[in-house]
Amino acid sequence: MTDIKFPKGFLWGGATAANQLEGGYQEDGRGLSIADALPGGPERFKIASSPDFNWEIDSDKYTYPNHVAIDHYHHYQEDIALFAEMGFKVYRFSIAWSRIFPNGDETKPNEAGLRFYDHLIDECLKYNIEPLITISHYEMPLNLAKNYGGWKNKQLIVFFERFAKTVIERYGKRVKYFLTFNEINSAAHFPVMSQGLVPNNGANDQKNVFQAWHNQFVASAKAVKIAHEFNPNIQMGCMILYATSYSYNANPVNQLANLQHNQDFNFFCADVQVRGKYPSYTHRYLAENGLTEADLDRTPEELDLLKQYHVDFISFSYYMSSVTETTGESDETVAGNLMGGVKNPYLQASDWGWQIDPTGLQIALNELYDRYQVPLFIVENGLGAKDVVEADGSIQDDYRIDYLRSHIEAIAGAINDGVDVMGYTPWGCIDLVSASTGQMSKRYGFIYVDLDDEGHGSMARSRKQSFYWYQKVIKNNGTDL
Ligand code: BGP
Repeated sequence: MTDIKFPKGFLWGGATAANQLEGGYQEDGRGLSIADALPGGPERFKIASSPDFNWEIDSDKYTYPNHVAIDHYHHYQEDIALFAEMGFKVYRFSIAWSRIFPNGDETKPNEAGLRFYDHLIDECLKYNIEPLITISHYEMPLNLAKNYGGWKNKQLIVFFERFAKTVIERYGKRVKYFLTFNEINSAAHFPVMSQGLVPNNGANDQKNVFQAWHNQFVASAKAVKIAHEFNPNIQMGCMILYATSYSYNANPVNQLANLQHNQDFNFFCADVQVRGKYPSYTHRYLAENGLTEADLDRTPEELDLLKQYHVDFISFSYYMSSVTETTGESDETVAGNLMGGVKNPYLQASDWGWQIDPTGLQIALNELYDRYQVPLFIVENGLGAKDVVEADGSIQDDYRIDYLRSHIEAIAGAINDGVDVMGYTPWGCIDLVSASTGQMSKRYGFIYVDLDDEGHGSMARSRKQSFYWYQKVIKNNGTDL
């Protein structure tokens, strides 16, 4: 362990997303969201990626765990009190777009939805917890996906601008940090959830993803403009799914493929959102997807907006690293966070096949800081695991503590390297519905929620061993792990 101290004011906390914990999916005027139409179970991505997927909610055939989730909508006071007990300095959560604009295309917001987040924010502030808001985390009103075709449609820029303006003007005096789109680059692997696109039987699929990204970049720039004009103290971030990637070996062919993989997956969206322009390798990236610049509808005014209104900081999720190999020298594969790939012989994997790599986080922080020179915020990290409740009610999750400890050491290492790190919010600080499996049994929390994959359980909250450990870490500002 390096002897570096975390800076005073380092933002320790935790992260969640509306659709994975709130429940209350039809309460107080909330409309349906795309997240409500994703079936539960390990097959959810496969089902939603099939060409006949049509956003219909078929409760006879599937379960929909997001409808109730952990019922945070009615437990938020209790949950935030527990976060405060751990000593959180920051809490990252998202706004359900469909609570504010139930169909997405209205001109007037739903006051009851806005009021819910008023209460949530006030509850955080009561304990001096700084709210960090993701404006859009893997959801949009279902109507916008079904009847407008999701983010490939430019009308969504108008609807998002209205949503972002409403949220920023309502909360932006009390909230300093906003992120525009969760894991915006994840569309490369699962555009259904991040862009509201459904497969088109192959036709135009890639074109749609790139057009949707462009529209999201423009929408994000507009949100930055709104925020900075409304309150210059607001700091706006982009949010990237970062998976440090290694070449399988010293074969220059793999090295080059890895460099290009990094450009396409880890950097492309951040290049636009931080540097304010499309990167030099865009032409190659498009060509590899059978496209040219002429396939995209991008106006000079839009490109100008991107240049003027770039984000202030980069936030990212980090769970695992990956390996690039294009030469057929390895045949061992693993699963992963949206993308699997070649097995790294030096790493262990989680029960879901995600390769655990704390050193990769120190590399990620250095790579991002070297490239962009803006502050970095790790807004997701953690170990999905099956927890066991002992006879005395305790949960001995040493495996989670080990994972988090080694990653916090890696952050300290990066700070020692000179990287500017704003804070750390481990994912799913309270157990919630998993995005990839749509189930409860893959748990990340410091707080256990009594709820199983079939929706049975009392919803009672209890403190895991990691709860007390993290409480201590925050109290001593990371000096004793
Ligand atoms: C990220 C998402 C989160 C979250 C997390 C863990 O990609 O931003 O929404 O769920 O991964 O993934 P999972 O729930 O699939 O284990």
